[in-house]
Amino acid sequence: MTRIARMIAVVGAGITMSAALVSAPAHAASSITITHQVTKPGQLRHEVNIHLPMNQEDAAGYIWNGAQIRVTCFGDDWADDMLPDVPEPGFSGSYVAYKGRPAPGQPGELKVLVAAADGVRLKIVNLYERGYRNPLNEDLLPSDDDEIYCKAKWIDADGATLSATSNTATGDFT
Ligand SMILES: [Ca+2]
Ligand SMILES: [Ca+2]
Ligand SMILES: [Ca+2]
Repeated sequence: MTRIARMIAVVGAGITMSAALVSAPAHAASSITITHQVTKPGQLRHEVNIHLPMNQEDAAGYIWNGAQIRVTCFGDDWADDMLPDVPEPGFSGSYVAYKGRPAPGQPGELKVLVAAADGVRLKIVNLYERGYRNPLNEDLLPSDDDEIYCKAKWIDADGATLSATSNTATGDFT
């Protein structure tokens, strides 16, 4: 794949009426975006940002009702490989699920679903020790840049889903 940003998959929401839940959001979530970047200030800093635009009240309702965002990151190769330890060091399953606890997080909080003024937001930041063996070094030849992208899947309490693929972060991630 190319380093061209794969922007913003906007997937038509499977609209589910959720009249059974008193606090269910008034409007179905309709879009999701995910971006990420890797920077190297001493340690490698991997940051992922996910956003579902909606009003704050609906965002809080979704989170209280048990919505989750599943995140998986991949090395961009002829056969894309899922990266262990990304987006969370120590993780090796098929995705990392982020939720409320069960309350929505406050704006700026990391790794918990936040009910922000502009919708549901999730920010993930992790630091990795630099070096040949760090998980972001997905291509091992020094002459070959690393290319990493992440996918996000929103699943609300009624089972409606939205998915998005991030831009590809490219560089020498050693
Ligand atoms: Ca690669
Ligand atoms: Ca590399
Ligand atoms: Ca490469």
